Amino acid sequence: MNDTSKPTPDSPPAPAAAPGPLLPRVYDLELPGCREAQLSPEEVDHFKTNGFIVKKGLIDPFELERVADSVWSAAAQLRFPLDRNDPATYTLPKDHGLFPETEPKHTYHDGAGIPNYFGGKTGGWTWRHYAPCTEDWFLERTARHANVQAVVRQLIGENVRPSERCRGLYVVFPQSSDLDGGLSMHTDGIASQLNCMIYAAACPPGGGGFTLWPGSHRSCYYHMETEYNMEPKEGYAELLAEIKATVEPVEIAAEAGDCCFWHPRSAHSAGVNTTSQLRIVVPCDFQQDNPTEPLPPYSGYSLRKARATGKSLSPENSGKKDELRLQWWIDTREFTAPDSPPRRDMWEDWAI
Ligand SMILES: O=C(O)CCC(=O)C(=O)O
Ligand SMILES: [Fe+2]
Repeated sequence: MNDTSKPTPDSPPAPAAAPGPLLPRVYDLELPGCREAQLSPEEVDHFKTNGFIVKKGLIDPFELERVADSVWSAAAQLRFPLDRNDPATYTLPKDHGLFPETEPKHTYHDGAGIPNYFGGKTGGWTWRHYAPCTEDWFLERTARHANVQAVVRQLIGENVRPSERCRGLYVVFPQSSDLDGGLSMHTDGIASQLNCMIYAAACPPGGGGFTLWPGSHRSCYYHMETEYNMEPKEGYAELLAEIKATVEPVEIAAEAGDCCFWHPRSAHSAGVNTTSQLRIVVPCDFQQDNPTEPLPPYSGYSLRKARATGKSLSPENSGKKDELRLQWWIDTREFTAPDSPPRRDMWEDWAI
């Protein structure tokens, strides 16, 4: 039999394979101070260089039990036949008729949004449960938690806008195989100054942990026309493609109560969950307490750019076919003072 994989002396050399995205490595650095609310100099350096730090055990897992429980009670209300004690029953929402877009994510409902959203491209492996994350008991255990706020203040300063909501409980279901071709790298089109992923349940390696391209916060920050609003210059897609081809992403595996603080310009993705557990993460957004627009920005556009499209900016119309989509699930807003170009020192208005 011919072995066609071996070139014969006369055959032209095979073209070099196009460089593929680099695969994630599990982040396992335990920087000095990572178990304290106080930031250490090493953590500040790591945040500035890489765009993130992980604080271990920042929230007592006991306090997060009620947060994680709300996923299981919502599953019961939605009539998913999930038995918490039997991972074999952790079947995808789409197997229970809840996909695609059972109710479109853009639905504004006079600011209340929707209780649940089921996504995950073709695979249907993500569930975003929004319902409890504006409630005081939820916020006190997450975005408003004293230790979370202490870290936020050490990073962006004492003047922090009070948190009114988290994005939601972001659940990644186990997949038997990689249903959607891996990570979906992107940057968020929001005006936050700092983000935090709170792990409400343990997430082992391969468990769909938040995944981030270290150092991308700098290159993406300097590729914007303005500092905080979503105004990428030409070539942004190419920049992201280059990061994907050249930077090794890190996957944040964590215990319940661990918190990953990250710079909002970082390229990132939810991980792929190949374990038998649900991944439950609560993303939070923070900014300084300066005057802001009343509503969050539209997906992919600053308000200035959204106005320039000439499309309807009515929140209730938002996201319908060919309309802009208001990101009602985001707590941060554009500052009303005009945004300025990226600073030479991107930390100038931070506390670090
Ligand atoms: O679920 C995750 O880990 C990432 C979520 C995310 O990228 C987003 O909310 O914009
Ligand atoms: Fe994102």
